[in-house]
Amino acid sequence: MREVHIRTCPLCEAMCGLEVHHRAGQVELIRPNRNDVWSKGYICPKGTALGHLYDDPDRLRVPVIRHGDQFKEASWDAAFERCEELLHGVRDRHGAEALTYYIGNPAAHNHSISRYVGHFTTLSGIEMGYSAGTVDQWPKNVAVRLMYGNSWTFPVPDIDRTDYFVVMGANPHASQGSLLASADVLGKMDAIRARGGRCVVIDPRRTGTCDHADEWVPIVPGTDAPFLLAVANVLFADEVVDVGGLAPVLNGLEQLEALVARWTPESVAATCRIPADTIRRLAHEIAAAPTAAVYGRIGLCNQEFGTVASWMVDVINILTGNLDRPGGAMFANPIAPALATLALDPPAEAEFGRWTSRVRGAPEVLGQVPVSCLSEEILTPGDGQIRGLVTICGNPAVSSPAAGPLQEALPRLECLISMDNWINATTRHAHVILPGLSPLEQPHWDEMIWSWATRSAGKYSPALFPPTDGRPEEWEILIRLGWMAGGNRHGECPVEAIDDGFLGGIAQKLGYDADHVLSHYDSGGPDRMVDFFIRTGKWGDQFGRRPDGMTLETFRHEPHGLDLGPMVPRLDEVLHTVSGKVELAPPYITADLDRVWDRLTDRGDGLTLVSRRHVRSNNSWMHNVKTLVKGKDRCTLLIHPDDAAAVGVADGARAAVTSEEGTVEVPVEVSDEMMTGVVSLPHGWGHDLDGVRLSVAREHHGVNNNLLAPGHLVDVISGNAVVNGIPVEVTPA
Ligand SMILES: Nc1nc2c(c(=O)[nH]1)N[C@H]1C(S)=C(S)[C@@H](COP(=O)(O)OP(=O)(O)OC[C@H]3O[C@@H](n4cnc5c(=O)[nH]c(N)nc54)[C@H](O)[C@@H]3O)O[C@H]1N2
Ligand SMILES: Nc1nc2c(c(=O)[nH]1)N[C@H]1C(S)=C(S)[C@@H](COP(=O)(O)OP(=O)(O)OC[C@H]3O[C@@H](n4cnc5c(=O)[nH]c(N)nc54)[C@H](O)[C@@H]3O)O[C@H]1N2
Ligand code: SF4
Ligand SMILES: [Mo]
Repeated sequence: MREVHIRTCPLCEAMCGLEVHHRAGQVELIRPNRNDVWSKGYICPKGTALGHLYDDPDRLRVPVIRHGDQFKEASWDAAFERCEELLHGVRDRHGAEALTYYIGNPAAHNHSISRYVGHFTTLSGIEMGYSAGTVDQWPKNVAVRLMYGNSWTFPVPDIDRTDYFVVMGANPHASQGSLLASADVLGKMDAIRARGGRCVVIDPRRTGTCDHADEWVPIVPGTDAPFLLAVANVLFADEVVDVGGLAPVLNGLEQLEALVARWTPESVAATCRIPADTIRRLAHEIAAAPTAAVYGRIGLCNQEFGTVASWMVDVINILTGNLDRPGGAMFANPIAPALATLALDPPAEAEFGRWTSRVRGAPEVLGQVPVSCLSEEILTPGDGQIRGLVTICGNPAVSSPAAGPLQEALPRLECLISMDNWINATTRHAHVILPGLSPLEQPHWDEMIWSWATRSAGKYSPALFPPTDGRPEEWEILIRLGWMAGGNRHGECPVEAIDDGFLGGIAQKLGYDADHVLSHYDSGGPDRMVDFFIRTGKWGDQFGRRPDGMTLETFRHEPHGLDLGPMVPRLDEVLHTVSGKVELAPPYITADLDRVWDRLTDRGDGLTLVSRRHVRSNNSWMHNVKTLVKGKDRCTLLIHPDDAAAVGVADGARAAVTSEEGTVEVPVEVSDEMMTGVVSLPHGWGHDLDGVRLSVAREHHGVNNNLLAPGHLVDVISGNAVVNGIPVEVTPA
């Protein structure tokens, strides 16, 4: 008999509700769940592919161990024993500092990994780790850390209520929103316009998002910081700054006014290629709108002045009185707060550069150095050379800048252990691969994503096809690997005691008695953590202190979820700076303004490369689903007709794209959706490498655009990669 299982799609921040129609252990059909309180029937094509991911014959179900150039399936015990041998071998021969890790994007979406990856990093004792964070949102982490005191509390544009929405360097048409969780962002843009509001997209490409906006403003990649500084200049110069009720909690308003004084629209217009009049008009429109929200995402982070640009987004929201008010940029109010967003320690000044990387001397920023350092740390001999790497749901060989040197470095490792479900560009070099469960095999409640969601909602999905073969879930694998990487014996790993110890520790910090909390549970794991954070959250039962409050059980009875309302002003709860105020002009960031100024004139006139996404892709790992890759080639170079004519490439022909880092050959797609001077390639492709076991993706392999991204190009003050705005040359291939 066909049955219907209700669950939430874990693939992106839209968190769409799905109806999974299944029979006898097989998915027959996936449809949108119209009763979902959050997504109300919205989905994208990836959501219907969860059954294909589950069935994918290339997906690993058991661990594999390398024997020469072959992988052989192994028992979990044998795989863990081999991990111990590898990890301890590196520690014994080269010391603990020769081990590191890389954590990838699915960690933010996976029920087990998001809640337990911190157990791995703590237990392993590894001090220098890497993550996709430094090719993603690190500039935002730095900006909000300095402005509000916590690196994970991001203001979210209140698109359900705003009158004026400015989208900079984001393309929800493809991405579905990022650090802005809201199902159907484009539908919400249509609604803004339908109620008389206005949407503006600022992007070097006229993306699909522009079809839902009133205006597309093309901008030269990497010049958003000067643009926003000029907007601020206009707000002050024309005396339309109005911080509203925020005045008592702002520090640095006068410094800011002085700092932006030289940034007139005229001073930046040529660099940004945005007319000064347009800058003035946009500044006045934002100021005059009843409510407005400026939103900047990956195009503003993965660029040369990512931190200044990200900071200025918030500054404009503040100067126009839009921070923390409905219709502006607000802090989400999650039912179960994410651990990283809780201020468990007293406020402290941020410190940067507490240590530097060995080879390049890159300063640490919020505990990390640029991920592009990884290859040189593996390849350069000397004390502290990296010999062992654990990758956790990441594919840095494709997704990291300077992918060429990294692909050269990975096979040199004495120990590469990958927690991953496929054999891809990275994991093909592993000594052991430990697979996790498919989304349909595990429960789900988003940990991080509700912390930037436009509404206080919550949804719990149980596993549909719980694995019957006793395989460990990823939270347990993380504990075991962390334990062994820390120098301990596999056979002695006290999984339960470690799990209890962590939760007990958090409970205590939140003012609960650890034993009292633990006495409520028969077993541990991520479900217990969800329950704990619901209970200790705003609506929770507080372990008996508020008996009619919520627990995870509340949500087990509500498969379509519960919606407890829109965002509410809560700056006072979030602020965690030493001053107790919002720091409008943090010296660490403002010190970078001279560098931005110097670059206004110092720019070449060649082509620059930016990245793009597509709704049917998910970074590097969903090209093995036939229904998602079929149709015309998507890995193409987008180029404006004038530029195509100038360099002599034609639509459909092949072009060579060359940067200082490398060359790739791709089919050309001529389109006036690009502004002149800027070309675009998608990231996440290049699946035709030896040993990659992705049978569908190999047939649609594309090229890896990170072969073009030089590792030294970073936003200096955050260490975040510059994969947007790379100087390139295009020639006929
Ligand atoms: N040029 C360029 N490069 C970019 C970007 C760009 O815009 N342009 N974007 C950057 C951004 S924002 C990000 S986040 C990174 C992404 O880069 P990564 O974080 O490294 O992510 P992916 O490349 O998608 O690799 C995800 C890996 O996780 C595995 N995986 C998927 N689901 C699971 C699971 O449930 N469990 C486990 N254990 N493994 C799983 C997949 O097989 C794959 O190997 O790329 C960055 N790189
Ligand atoms: N379908 C799908 N969804 C995804 C992902 C995916 O790979 N596929 N990845 C997920 C991840 S990990 C992330 S981080 C999010 C990212 O989500 P978004 O931030 O929305 O990312 P993109 O869709 O890449 O859109 C970035 C836009 O920035 C523009 N841009 C490039 N450089 C500049 C610049 O200097 N200035 C300005 N103003 N614009 C610039 C590009 O042209 C592009 O249109 O998406 C997530 N959702
Ligand atoms: S937009 Fe697509 S991938 Fe994202 S949650 Fe919804 S169905 Fe899943
Ligand atoms: Mo990302």
